Amino acid sequence: MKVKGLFIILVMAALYGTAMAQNSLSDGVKDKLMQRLTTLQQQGFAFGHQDDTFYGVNWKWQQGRSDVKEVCGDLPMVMGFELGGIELGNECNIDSVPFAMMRRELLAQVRQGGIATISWHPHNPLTGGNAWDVSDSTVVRSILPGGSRHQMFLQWMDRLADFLSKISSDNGEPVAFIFRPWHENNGSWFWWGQALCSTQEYHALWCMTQDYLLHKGLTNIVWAYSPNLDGSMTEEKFMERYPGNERVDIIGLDAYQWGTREDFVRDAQHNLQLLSDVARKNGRLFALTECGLQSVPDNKWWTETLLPLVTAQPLCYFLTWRNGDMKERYAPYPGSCDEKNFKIFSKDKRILFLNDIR
Ligand code: BMA
Repeated sequence: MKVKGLFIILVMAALYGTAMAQNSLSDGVKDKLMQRLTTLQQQGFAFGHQDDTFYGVNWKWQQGRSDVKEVCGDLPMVMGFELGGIELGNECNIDSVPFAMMRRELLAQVRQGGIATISWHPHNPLTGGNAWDVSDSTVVRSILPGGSRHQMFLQWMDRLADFLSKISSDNGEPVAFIFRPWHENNGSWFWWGQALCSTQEYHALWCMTQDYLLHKGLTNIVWAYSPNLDGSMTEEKFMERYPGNERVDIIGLDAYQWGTREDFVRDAQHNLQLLSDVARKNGRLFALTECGLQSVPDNKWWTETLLPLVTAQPLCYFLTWRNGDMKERYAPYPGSCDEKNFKIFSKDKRILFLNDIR
């Protein structure tokens, strides 16, 4: 009887294991990136920069250039790429980066041992405006099944899937990357934001996007969910729109300093601690998926504000936003007032750049 019981349990466990494997979002390529991120989270804090090799403060499209490298001698371990515009079938994204160039730089970054993370600011599918057009609060509803823009949005997702499926090596093997859609959704500045859709609609949007891409065979995606810094963030608030452990690999946070240093440090400490605990409890990775101080007017910001924040709890990476122009620049460049301070910051053994770990 006992042996028979054990046999039944073993068969059930094997069947359950198979079902889990079939349901999982993973494949081997993704598993390797997950492993890499897990190791990174134990070893230090990987530095990331959005659009690092496309343009800098005084240059554009010059292959081999990077403001970060020109300041500290090494490339970021993580590079961020933006897909806004892919849904319309455009040749370039909303920041004028050609998608063909993006694919090339992304693959180069991975080939040399780095990590790629992709954001997406799609246009407003109902009004025709951009991602920041919040003039209508029925946009999410309109693209869900049964909505007036559903068919159109399926075409948008096809274009997205088409680009993502070209992220593969020369021999056609998929390359793993982080994808971070529908971010900062606890704010109301994007058409998928808090005041623009219900919790159920948001969940349906996340699931529809994810299931569609999985159905297209994109099992090489590490999924990141990243709300925005919120001084009154609680675990309950966070969990309300969280898509669930079976649908998220990285819990992230986007946190910019817009006001005083004191306010930012207080709120960021609170959010980082809270989400790091939530991530640990839920067995997820944790990252500061976007951060920065616009034009970095505080020339000790890197060592005195950011360093203590990012090293206070385990993070697999933190990513500073793009160097669009003098005003919208978040990383240093040769001659910037924070250049010296960033050099000191980059020498901290805990902050990891591309050549620190291969
Ligand atoms: C925002 C700004 C915009 C940009 C968008 C996508 O945060 O930097 O200028 O178009 O990201 O990169």
